[in-house]
Amino acid sequence: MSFSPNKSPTKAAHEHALLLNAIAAGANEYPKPEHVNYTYGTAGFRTLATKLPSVLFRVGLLAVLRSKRLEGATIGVMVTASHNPEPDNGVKLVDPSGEMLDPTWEAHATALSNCPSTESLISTFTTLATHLRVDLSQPANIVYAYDTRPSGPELIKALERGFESFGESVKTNNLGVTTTPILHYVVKATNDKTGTYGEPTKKGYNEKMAKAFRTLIGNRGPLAPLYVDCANGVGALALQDFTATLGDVLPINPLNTSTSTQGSLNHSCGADFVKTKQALPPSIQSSGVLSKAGTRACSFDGDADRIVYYYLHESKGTFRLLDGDKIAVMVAMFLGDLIVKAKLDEEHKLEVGVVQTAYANGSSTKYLTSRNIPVSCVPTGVKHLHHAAQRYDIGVYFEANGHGTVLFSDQAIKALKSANPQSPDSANAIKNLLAFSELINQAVGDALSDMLLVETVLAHRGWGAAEWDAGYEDLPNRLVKVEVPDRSIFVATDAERKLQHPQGLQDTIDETVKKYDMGRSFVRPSGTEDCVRVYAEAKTATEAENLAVAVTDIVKFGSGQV
Ligand code: 16G
Ligand code: MG
Repeated sequence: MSFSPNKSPTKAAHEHALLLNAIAAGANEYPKPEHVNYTYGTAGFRTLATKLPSVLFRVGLLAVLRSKRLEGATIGVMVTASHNPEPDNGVKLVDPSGEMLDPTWEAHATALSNCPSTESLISTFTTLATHLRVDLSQPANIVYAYDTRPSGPELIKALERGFESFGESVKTNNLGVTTTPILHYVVKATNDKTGTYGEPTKKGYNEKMAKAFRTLIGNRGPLAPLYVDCANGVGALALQDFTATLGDVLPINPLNTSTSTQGSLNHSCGADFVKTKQALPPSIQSSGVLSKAGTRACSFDGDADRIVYYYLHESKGTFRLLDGDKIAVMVAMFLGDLIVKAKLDEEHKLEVGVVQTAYANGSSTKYLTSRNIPVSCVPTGVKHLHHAAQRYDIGVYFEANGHGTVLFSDQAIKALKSANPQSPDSANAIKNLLAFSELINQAVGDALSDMLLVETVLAHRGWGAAEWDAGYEDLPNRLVKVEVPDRSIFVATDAERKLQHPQGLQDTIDETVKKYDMGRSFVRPSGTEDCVRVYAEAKTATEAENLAVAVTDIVKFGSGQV
């Protein structure tokens, strides 16, 4: 068996045998636990860390196959379970452009991870390498990182064991403990042939962002102090590094920064807690830091790729959430205004579009469409939003949960760089649009970069949190997690807004929704947990609650539970 036309068959066969021996030795060290079925889901593999060592070893193999298939382009591997509790961990692959792994390879990851024995792993690996036409003599380049979970270092060893099976043909770059978006940035920057995206290091990331932020803030600083809940995760470390680079233009008060206190990660804090509970983390509540009128805060999630903002209503003291939808609306409107100010020639006109999911609050969609901003709706999961956003000149995408970014197309950058400004104002708008394209992570949603984006827009508008919030009022909504015997019978369609199966269920849901003023509800199987999710919104909180309960009953009936 030879994978390399350039070498003599015997030498290649010998090398191949060595490789398979090395893989077999590693596989024996990291056997797959029995009775566990793994799936490479929306955000890679994610489960209890104790179940993951064999998966990490096999992901190591797949990352190398992918890099060799792409002639040595650098592939990323991130070990994290984001907002999940501390005993969980996970792993996902990053493609050379800095985007999520090509979906056609997800099935290969699943297949490798589920091989029950060393023999079946060797056989599946060999079949994959042949079918995917991987030239094993090609070099491979991998960059990898992990979050602050205590299980990280052991899992990284298993991953490295996978890489090592291939001997010297694999070059690796261990970024250590870092955020998911920084890993995506480094992958993108490493593969960038033009050399303009940025230096492929953490330092390069911090410098690029600090420079763009300073340009955009100009003489508006120092800004009002901002409280940042770091979810006791890796965002705390990234924020510390970044503020050391930035200086005092933006005074940041980090909260929930206990990265080494056992059990603290994502515990009663972080973006997921705030968005799900629609409340302040108790630690922030009791500290009283938000009680001073006009004070704003934000929460990162456990791997710092999600962000939500919030503040307390000045007179009522009630909690006010500024989630991904609010960020998308404010940013899209602001960039739209900048484009108008830029006064680009007719043939270089740029359009801002927004990508949302079915979870976007109906009020946000209405706000945008009534102002002629194109809005598309796609299924949940960053890869869907990212690809849809690439279809706009400037594509703003955010999930309501705070995961999102803004993509500038190559044409948009070209148009801006070659524009002939008609006035100092238009020159300034063009300069600012280009600085935004540097400030905003072009690979993936990034809490730190998004935070700077929000701060910049607020500073330019001269707004506090309340003015930002005033744009539209969220419809009351409710999200319910329904445990069902078999979630695979639920098949969603139309960007997850309708159920295709079980048959007839959608009609019953539609009949129910009609009874509620401004009612909307949908049902979708989760991509990360063994459950079905029900979302409902309506004119009042009571109606939203009642609608959610009614649709939950329909789901239970449809799953044969009642
Ligand atoms: C994953 C997705 C996130 C999505 C969530 C939905 C990525 C990187 N992350 O965490 O975007 O909102 O899944 O979870 O794509 P669900 O399918 O369990 O509702
Ligand atoms: Mg995350």
